[in-house]
Amino acid sequence: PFRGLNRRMAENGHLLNGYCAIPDAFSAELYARQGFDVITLDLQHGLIGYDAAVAMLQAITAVDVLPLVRIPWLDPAIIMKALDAGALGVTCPMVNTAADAERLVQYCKYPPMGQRSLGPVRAATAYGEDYAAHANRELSVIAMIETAEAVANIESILDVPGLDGVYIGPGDLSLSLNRKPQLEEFDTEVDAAIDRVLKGCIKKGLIAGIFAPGPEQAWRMVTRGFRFVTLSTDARALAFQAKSWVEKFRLL
Ligand code: 3PY
Ligand code: MG
Repeated sequence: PFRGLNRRMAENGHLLNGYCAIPDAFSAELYARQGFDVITLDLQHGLIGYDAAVAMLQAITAVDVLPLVRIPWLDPAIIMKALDAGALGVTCPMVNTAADAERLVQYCKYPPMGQRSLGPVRAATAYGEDYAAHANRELSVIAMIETAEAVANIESILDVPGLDGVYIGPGDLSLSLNRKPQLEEFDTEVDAAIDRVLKGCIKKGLIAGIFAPGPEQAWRMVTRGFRFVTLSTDARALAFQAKSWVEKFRLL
């Protein structure tokens, strides 16, 4: 009926994700039409509130991209509302233990796998009245690994049933390792932590994702084995292109 992350992945081998931070339906629609495989609405650090997220999900339903939401925190209320509004999966910040990952899966899945409450008001409108029958299988549950604690616990986190994969936040991970935030050039210790998470995922057949600030870094991450790679954000795309136009103009 509707295609979640794993089925899209099987066709492509990897998925390119765009983050939306700008709280607007038209900018989300515009961004979603630029060729990304996945669009993730960032409710953690983006400026998007729930009402804007609903309108943005409606706007990108018209485009053949997978809509995900990065929820602000491991909180069942916003997870259920994001999924009911039509997100086909979530990424969750700061999942540090297997117990955190278990709670995340519980909040995303209907019984008997979990404790999601039934009421897919927009999801059933957008994806069909049989949405709930397919939701546990199609919706993706992705834990963000972005602390030293999470890396230390990675094997037990990856063993949690129902988790589709993990997503590394290199900025927070480097901070947690007492480094300056690193997104592109990783020093030895940050790189070793990234490698441990990636190898664990590959061994268990789970999807490994990571944020990348630009296309070269995103491709390097794909060649390294990451199968879900974020290429920057809508806010940065807008700022970067506008700045480059203005700078070119000033030189004429
Ligand atoms: C981080 O780098 O910490 C992130 O959360 C990127 O998504
Ligand atoms: Mg982070």
